[in-house]
Amino acid sequence: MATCSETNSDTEDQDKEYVGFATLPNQVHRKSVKKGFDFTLMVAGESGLGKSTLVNSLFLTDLYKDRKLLNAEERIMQTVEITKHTVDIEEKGVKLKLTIVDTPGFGDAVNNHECWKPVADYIDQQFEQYFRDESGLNRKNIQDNRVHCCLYFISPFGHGLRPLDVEFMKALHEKVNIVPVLAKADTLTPTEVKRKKIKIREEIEQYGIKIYQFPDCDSDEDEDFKKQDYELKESIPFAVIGSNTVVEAKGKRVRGRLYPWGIVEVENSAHCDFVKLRNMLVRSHMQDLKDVTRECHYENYRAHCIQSMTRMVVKERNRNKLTRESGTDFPIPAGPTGPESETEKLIREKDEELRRMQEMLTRIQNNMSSQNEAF
Ligand SMILES: Nc1nc2c(ncn2[C@@H]2O[C@H](COP(=O)(O)OP(=O)(O)O)[C@@H](O)[C@H]2O)c(=O)[nH]1
Ligand SMILES: [Mg+2]
Repeated sequence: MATCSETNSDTEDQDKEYVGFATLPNQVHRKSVKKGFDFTLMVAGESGLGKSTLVNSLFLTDLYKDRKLLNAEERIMQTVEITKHTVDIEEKGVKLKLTIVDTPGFGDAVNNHECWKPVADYIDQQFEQYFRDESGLNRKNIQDNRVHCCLYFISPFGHGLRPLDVEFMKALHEKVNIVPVLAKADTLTPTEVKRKKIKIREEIEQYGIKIYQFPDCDSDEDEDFKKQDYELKESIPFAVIGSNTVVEAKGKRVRGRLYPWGIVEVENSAHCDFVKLRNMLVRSHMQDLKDVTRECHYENYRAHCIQSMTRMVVKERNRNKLTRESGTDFPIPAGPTGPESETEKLIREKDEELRRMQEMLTRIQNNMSSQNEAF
């Protein structure tokens, strides 16, 4: 079990420190248990909003122990730099390989023009790698580095979304499951949190931002489940509080923030939505986040790729056809190295490319249907 180095070693306390992914086998077929699960979570948003702290709080392991805090000068110079951390955590015999992709420094630079670009490129690169691997020889052991979820941090200090938030989310919403979170919720009163959530939800709608949609629950689900589902949808953006320290509250050691006027408990649902978010990520929706990534975002990418490849081939063919048709208008030197043979060669190559693409498509489709069968 992964525990935070600062937590109490008391067994009773340790039991409470479970992240909760031990319930993952209920989400998918048992066959996958042996292999373990992998999940890639990205955190994005302005620097200093508590992204790294929240990630630590979420997975009880200090991922950023040797991080170096940057001074003001370095921060201004810093562009968006992406870092990746992987931790293997095991809970009740269930293995989870968790990859965290952090985007530190975002919004720090004086010029924030297209600051979402490196993040979008990173997501595309993972898709591209997967696309290549999928059409390669060793298809059984592909390492899936696709980003399954992006927690987007919204500042608690603004009046709703900032233009940069809108720009960022719109640039990414077709590539990744965006889950918006309201950062540092301990700086707001409960009424302010409520108002901000409503405003942010309205703005998300107004600007046409497509965030991750929780799947609708079936009409035959029990009332408790429906209530939970409704509450989850109403929680957006999840108001979160992060902390790397364990403090004593009412005789118990809890993860929290100690202020002169009291203690803010990270895992107290009266204080924030941390537990709700964690449950959503690892208990109830991890598999759906992966499914949507595969079926929707990755499919989009793949279709896009194939479309542009096909368009390229067709364009090339048309151009060659035109050259051939108008070939009689101007003299073409004969011989194997003349322009005519070059054109023929190009067409043959493109034909070959098309055939390979079609083969690849069939393989991918077969692969997908066998994956579906496995679940
Ligand atoms: N008030 C408050 N401060 C926080 C919270 N989470 C993190 N911090 C503090 O905010 C600062 C920046 O946190 P960090 O996790 O490095 O932010 P990042 O740049 O977004 O990764 C640190 O001093 C944290 O202790 C929170 O939920 N509430
Ligand atoms: Mg950070």
